[in-house]
Amino acid sequence: MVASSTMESVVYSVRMRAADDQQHLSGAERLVDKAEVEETVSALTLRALRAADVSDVEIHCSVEKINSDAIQFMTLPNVQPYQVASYEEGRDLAESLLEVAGVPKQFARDSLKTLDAGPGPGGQVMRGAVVVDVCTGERLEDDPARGVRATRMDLTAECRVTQEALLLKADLGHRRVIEALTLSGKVLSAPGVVAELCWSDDSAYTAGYVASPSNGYQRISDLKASGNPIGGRVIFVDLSITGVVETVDFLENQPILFNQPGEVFSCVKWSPDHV
Ligand code: WAQ
Ligand code: MG
Repeated sequence: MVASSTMESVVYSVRMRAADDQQHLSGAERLVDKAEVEETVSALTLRALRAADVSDVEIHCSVEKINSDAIQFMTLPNVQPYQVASYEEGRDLAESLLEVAGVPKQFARDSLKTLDAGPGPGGQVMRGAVVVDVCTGERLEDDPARGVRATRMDLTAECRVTQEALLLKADLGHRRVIEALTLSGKVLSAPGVVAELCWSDDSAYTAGYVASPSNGYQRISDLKASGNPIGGRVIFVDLSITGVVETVDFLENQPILFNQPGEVFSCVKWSPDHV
């Protein structure tokens, strides 16, 4: 982990993604000092091997040099957890939160359907995110199986400790929460991004979120039924602000280190009459 006080002039982007013959299984990433490259590659590889319940898993790891001068420092989004009674209720809430963020109702609804059906070719999960033009509802990603992957982001060591403690206090200590918060933090800071919708492709993990630059990371306890292995991400962009090429370039290439934690608010028990 990079400590901002002792940062070296070069840091390393370590990225892992695992797949079987059929589809993407998992991915993870870090920005680390050179001395931590070996243990990071090993930890991410081990994690992919342990998580895979398939025998023919394939793991890609890359270690790339990054000039520290290129790194932008940022604050993580605030977290507002919502408890819903069912995933159907969760999806209604997600639709409302997307509308508040500026996504027209129809496109919000379509994005929920896209994830529900499996956003990749043949209803599979994608390796990255769907990108949608918020004004037309059109999908913009070049490669429908890959989508767009947000990469080259991490937390400084100090920020990780503080953010983990804040999340733990709110019963959100699961590794997936801080990872999704980090990914979403990068997505929300990309030029032109209006909102993001996500739920996991892990069949046992039902939580997801809607995030937006003004309302942060709005975590929803359930966005799908347990046992459903289909998930994904949809990023809404406003092309009157920037070209999609700039947004995608930022998401894929701009190194970001979060050095300030987001606040974690207390959980709101949501009921349909709230909105
Ligand atoms: N960039 C863009 N899209 C990605 C990336 C990435 N780096 N990594 C994964 N995706 C897409 C891909 O389509 C996956 O199928 C989908 O997201 C879900 O990935 O409790 O665990 O890693 O607050 O399964 C959110 C809730 C959990 C956390 C999200 O996603 C919480 C999660 P997963
Ligand atoms: Mg997954």
